[in-house]
Amino acid sequence: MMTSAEPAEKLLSPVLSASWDDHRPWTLDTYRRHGGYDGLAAALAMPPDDVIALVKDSGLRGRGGAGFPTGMKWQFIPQNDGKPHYLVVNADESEPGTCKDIPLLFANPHALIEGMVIASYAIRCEHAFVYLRGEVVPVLRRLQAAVAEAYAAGYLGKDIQGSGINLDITVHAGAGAYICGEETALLDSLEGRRGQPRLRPPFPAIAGLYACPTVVNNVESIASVPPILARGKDWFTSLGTEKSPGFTLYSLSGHVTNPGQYEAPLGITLRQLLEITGGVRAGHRLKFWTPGGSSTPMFTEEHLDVPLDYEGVGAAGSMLGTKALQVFDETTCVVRAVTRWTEFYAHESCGKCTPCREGTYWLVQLLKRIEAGQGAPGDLEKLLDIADNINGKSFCALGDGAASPIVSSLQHFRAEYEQHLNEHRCPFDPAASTVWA
Ligand code: L3W
Ligand code: SF4
Repeated sequence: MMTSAEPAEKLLSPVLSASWDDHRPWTLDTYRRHGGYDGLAAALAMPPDDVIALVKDSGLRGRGGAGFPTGMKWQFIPQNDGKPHYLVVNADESEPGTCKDIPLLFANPHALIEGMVIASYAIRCEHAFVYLRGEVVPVLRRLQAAVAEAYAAGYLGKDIQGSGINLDITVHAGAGAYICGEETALLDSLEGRRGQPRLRPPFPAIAGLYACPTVVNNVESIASVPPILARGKDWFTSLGTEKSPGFTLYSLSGHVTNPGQYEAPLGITLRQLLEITGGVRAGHRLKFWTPGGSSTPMFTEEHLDVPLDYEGVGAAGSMLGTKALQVFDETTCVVRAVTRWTEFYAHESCGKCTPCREGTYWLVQLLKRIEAGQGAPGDLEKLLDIADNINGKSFCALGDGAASPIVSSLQHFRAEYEQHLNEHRCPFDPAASTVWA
């Protein structure tokens, strides 16, 4: 484990973000100057199965929230099955607090394109898709321009770099629904249907896009592949922890001096990240924070030294999720924060299953009246009861994500909820908390 005694430069590990401050980092020229497309050359010199084995041995785990081993997912794709295989990149970033895939695509789109060519070669795919959040029009344009550059330079299209392999990339802009970040809803949306989760199994690896074997990976997962090919698995496993190796992008936001994306080895702690980046805003102290976006149970000051890797966060009772570190200081009303998140989940619920569709609606009604000081005795038990009826009983992870802030905030801040009930008012000044301004 890393210690706070180590110098800041050793704690951060810019790899994907190393070129972000360079001149026009999104261009092919700048990308190549930073070693871009070296990973592809290394991959094309090996048989596809060896590429899969290397990614599997590196221990790279999916960066979209679940941490599923990337190489293992690729290995699930059946071979010699006579069907087309597809790679679909999930760029529908919208988990509250998560802001790493969109900045990565804006600054360094070729990292994704190179990763997509390598992954497609490994799983024998000739047509890959990027499902991008539609609102981010400048990112869409930049990604499309980078794809055009890659075609012109022979990194996409027919006979890539004289290797005999072919790949086309289609960039698709979604219409702005959080549920389309769920992999099977994303596939339905890409096929032109209303985005709602499908029953799994079959997993996409067996029956995905157009019922064909499909790998669905997050942007950051795929962009992390070229450096592993170029620098080797030993370099990758020298970073991070034994079960969560490598580097990753943390999005730091909220009541901090310097919000932004910070790339560090897995296993760094929030205390270390805050020390490096200027800490909580001046004159204030940390109250609560999320390790992986609002869907992951919240933490407090007592969790500052939890290693931010899959095992460390899991052992402490939460999930690393998307590594979205949202920091809230003592000016924030936890009931208000949870109400805002729950409104988001109620709005984004796709309506397919009753526990989530009805439960998120009723959670919002209860939270709003508690926050306004009009709660009734028994409301807290009702909140927990509804959350219990959603958690684990919904069709997809959105329901569990909606229940998570309710349960964890009541675990850590029950007295604050009771204060709202007993004093018939919110004890906080909303104007003091910049997060909600
Ligand atoms: C083949 C098997 N494939 C699992 C694959 C599966 C998927 C991956 C992980 O949710 C989490 C969620 C959110 N054969 C397989 C198999 N797979 N078993 O592995 O699957 P799973 O079910 O563990 O997770 P998920 O459904 O992908 C993702 C959490 O992330 N989250 C939200 C993130 C939001 C964004 C965003 O805004 N873009 O990423 C935040 O923490 O709650 O728990 O590919 O097919 N036997
Ligand atoms: Fe839709 Fe919510 Fe059910 Fe997921 S849990 S399928 S988002 S209604």
